[in-house]
Amino acid sequence: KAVEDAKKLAAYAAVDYHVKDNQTVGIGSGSTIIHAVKRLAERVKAENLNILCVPTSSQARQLIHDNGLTVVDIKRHLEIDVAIDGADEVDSELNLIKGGGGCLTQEKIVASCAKSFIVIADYRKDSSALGEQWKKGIPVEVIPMAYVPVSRAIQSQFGGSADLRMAVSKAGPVVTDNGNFLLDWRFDQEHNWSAVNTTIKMMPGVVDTGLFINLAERVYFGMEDGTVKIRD
Ligand code: DER
Repeated sequence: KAVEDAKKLAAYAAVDYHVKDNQTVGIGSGSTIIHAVKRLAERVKAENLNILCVPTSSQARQLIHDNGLTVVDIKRHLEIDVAIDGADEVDSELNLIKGGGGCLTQEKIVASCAKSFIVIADYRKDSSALGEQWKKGIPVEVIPMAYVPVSRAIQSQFGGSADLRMAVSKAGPVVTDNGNFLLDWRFDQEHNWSAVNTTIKMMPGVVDTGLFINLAERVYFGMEDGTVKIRD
């Protein structure tokens, strides 16, 4: 309950502060964004706003549609005014781990096309270093054929263990919206995350990583005491 309320607090603050009339808004994936889309739909109706929404996953597309908002394709709407998304963890430099929901690749594309990228999260994500609270590792999207070589390359270069993400309600590995597999790299020491991101991204077979470096402009944390903490 406290966590859900905190997600809602962050989502409402971000939508109320950043969304204006006649904007194209990038919509992230996960559970916190659900509160943001509901608030956005409320405002569109109440203020008769003209808003176009760019999804970052099948989940986001469904969420936009089910809330009566307009889904548009990034091919036609490259000028994204603001992208709003969740995060699995945020460090003191606003580096993010994302991809807990497996949608990191399209999320990063939309975030990178947006004039401003705003993150919404509950207090559990508010860390000073990555790995402090989030223990499920850094997701890496790989083409299916390459998951073993990439896993071995990450482990030999950076240690830890990079394991194929298996589906729960379907036999076999999780398959992303892009038809790829996911590795979850459970690292066991601090790293220079920008350098790690670049190195992993260059490994043959890697599509993208769940490290969002120098992308987030501002993070809204919903706190347990009912306040909203903003980090820029
Ligand atoms: O998978 C993702 O990238 C999600 O955005 C994740 O980072 C946040 O999901 P949550 O809002 O359900 O915690």
